[in-house]
Amino acid sequence: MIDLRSDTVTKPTPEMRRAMLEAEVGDDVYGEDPTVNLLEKRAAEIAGKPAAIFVPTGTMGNTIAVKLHTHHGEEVICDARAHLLEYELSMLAWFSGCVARPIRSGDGVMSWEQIAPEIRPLGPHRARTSLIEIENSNNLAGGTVYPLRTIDEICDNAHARGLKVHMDGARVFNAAEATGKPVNEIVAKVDTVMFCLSKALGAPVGSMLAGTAEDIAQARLYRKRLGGGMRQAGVLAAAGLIALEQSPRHLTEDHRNARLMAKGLAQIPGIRIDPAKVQTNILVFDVSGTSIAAAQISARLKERGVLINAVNERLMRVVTHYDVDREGCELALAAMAEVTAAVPSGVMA
Ligand code: TLP
Repeated sequence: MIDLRSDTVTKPTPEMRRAMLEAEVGDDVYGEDPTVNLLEKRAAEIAGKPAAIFVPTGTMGNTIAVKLHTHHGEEVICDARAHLLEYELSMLAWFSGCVARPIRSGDGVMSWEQIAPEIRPLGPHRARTSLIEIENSNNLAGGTVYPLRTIDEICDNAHARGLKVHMDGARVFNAAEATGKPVNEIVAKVDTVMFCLSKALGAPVGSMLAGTAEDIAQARLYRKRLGGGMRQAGVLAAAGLIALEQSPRHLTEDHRNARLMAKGLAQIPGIRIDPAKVQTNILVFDVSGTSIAAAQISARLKERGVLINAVNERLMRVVTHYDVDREGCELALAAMAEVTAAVPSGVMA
């Protein structure tokens, strides 16, 4: 199977498996797992923040961050396609008692001009805005990346108005690769950043939340409340450390393969994608011109050994990663051309 559904599907490398086998461990709830402690130290250094915490998932990292920066009954500004709004089971409401104020940013990158009018002070009819959440890269917008100056402008203005900024940087290393800026510069001004070891970096499990020492100490309590107090988690952290130290340099190839796929897809009749807009390892493309429903295309690709998910009726998403090489991408393109040519155009399959 050529699996392009997500970069979450990667298998741990032999080196990760070896490190997991040999990991030195202890009880992390007592703070005694040396491998987890090392991972947290390295993650904090790489993010340029005073502290970091290892969490099982990106969703938990985002959930804790929202809780850190808000009180019940407040609003969180985010992009309309934000993962925390679309794919995290209303965690804003469930754990933090907040609602989202979504912004239709267009390409997934919000500007301060779009955010400013949506900020609400507490009043007789309105709930206070307390947090701005930015997703970098923006998954559902097709892996788009924030320019550094936009992040800094959002943070400077937000802080001047007493608001916090959290970055869902599940794929911030892809953003770093695309912009040529180190992660610590990208996240320098945000209050907290969550990034995933288990996405493009290829670890089997795990995400990091980085921020001030005070916020991360509080985050440990929220993680425990959410059931995320792991014990000999060093076996997971060991793979995470390899992902963190070694995987970023391989992302260039994933991005190259994504551009290759974008160019190939753009040539298939009925598929709409602008290759010039593909910045990282995610492509979201419109298949409505093929007159075949996206789910149908997905099912037919599967019969040909290719896994690509539908986002909705007309959109599909490809995510490149280290387990599918250039040849795999070319085979996937050939399968897509075959599947979409199978039905005469104008006929809804
Ligand atoms: N994204 C997954 C799915 O949930 C859609 C994927 O396949 O891309 N933030 C962003 C931007 C994400 O893309 C994801 C996962 C998360 C947070 C949540 O991470 P996990 O799955 O570890 O909870």
